[in-house]
Amino acid sequence: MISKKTSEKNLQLFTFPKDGKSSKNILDKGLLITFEGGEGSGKSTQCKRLVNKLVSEGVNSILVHEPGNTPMGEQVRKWIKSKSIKNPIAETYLFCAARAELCKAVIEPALDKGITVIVDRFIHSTIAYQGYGKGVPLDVIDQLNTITIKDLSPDLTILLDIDPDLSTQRINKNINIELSSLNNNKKKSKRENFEGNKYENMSMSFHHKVRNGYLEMANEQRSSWSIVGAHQSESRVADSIWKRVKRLIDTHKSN
Ligand code: ATM
Repeated sequence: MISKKTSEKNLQLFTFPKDGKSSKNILDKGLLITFEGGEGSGKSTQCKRLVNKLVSEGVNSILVHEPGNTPMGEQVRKWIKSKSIKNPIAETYLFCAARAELCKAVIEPALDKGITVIVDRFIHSTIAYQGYGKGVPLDVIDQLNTITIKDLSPDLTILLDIDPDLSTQRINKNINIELSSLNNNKKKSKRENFEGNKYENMSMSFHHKVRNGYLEMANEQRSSWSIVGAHQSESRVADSIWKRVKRLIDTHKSN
C-alpha cells in the first residue's frame, strides 16, 4: 500500500497506491493515527509494523512522515537535519509549512477516499520540540497548528515513551554498529552525517523537556492518546499498539 517515488536523489515523494479504494476496506472512513516520541524510541519501525498489520487486517492504509513526503516537505527535512536555525520560531514556521502541504496534498485526499493514514510525527512534535523544548509560546504554536491542519485532528496519538538516557544509549549503539560495518572512507562520511544531525546533538536537558512535554499532553488527553513504554521489546511494543488500534477500529467498523 505504501508507494514512494524517488524523483531526485534522497527525495522521498509519496504517491497514492494505484489500487486506491479498489481493494476491500473494512472502514468507510479513514482514520488518522499519529506517532510521537523522542529520537531512538523506535517510532519508524512501529509505524511500518502497524501499517502492514492494518493492511493485512483489511484496513486500507498509508504511512507518511513529517517533515516529508511532498517535494517541499523533503526539502524542509533536508534543511532541518543539516543546517542550524537560530530562531525557534523560524523553525516552527518551517515545520508548519511542510505540514500544511502534506495535509493538503496527501492526508486530506487519503482520508476522503476512506484510507487510514499513519503519520510519523504530527502537530504534537512541534509542541514538544519547539514549545516545551525550545520555549516557543504554546499558544502561538496552538494557533499555527490550527491554521495548518484546520479541522483535521488525530483519532489516536501513540506516544512511544522512553527515558532519553536510554534512547541515547540505543542511538550510540546503532551508530557504532553501522560505523563498524563500513570501510574507512565511508566511516568518515557516516560520522559526519550523524554529527550533522543537530537534534541528536541537543543537550540531555532538551530531550528531557521534550519527553516531559509529551507526557503532559498525553496525560491531559488520555482518551485520544496511548502511552506505550518504548523500553520494551519491539514485538511487545507492537502488541500494545495493536491492542489499542484494534479497539479504535472496532468502534469505526462498517456494519
Ligand atoms: P525524525 O523524523 O528522524 O525523528 O527527525 C525529524 C526531527 O525533526 C526530529 N528530531 N529529533 N530528535 C524532531 C524534529 N521535529 C521538530 O522539532 N518539530 C516538528 O514539528 C517535527 C515534525 C519534527
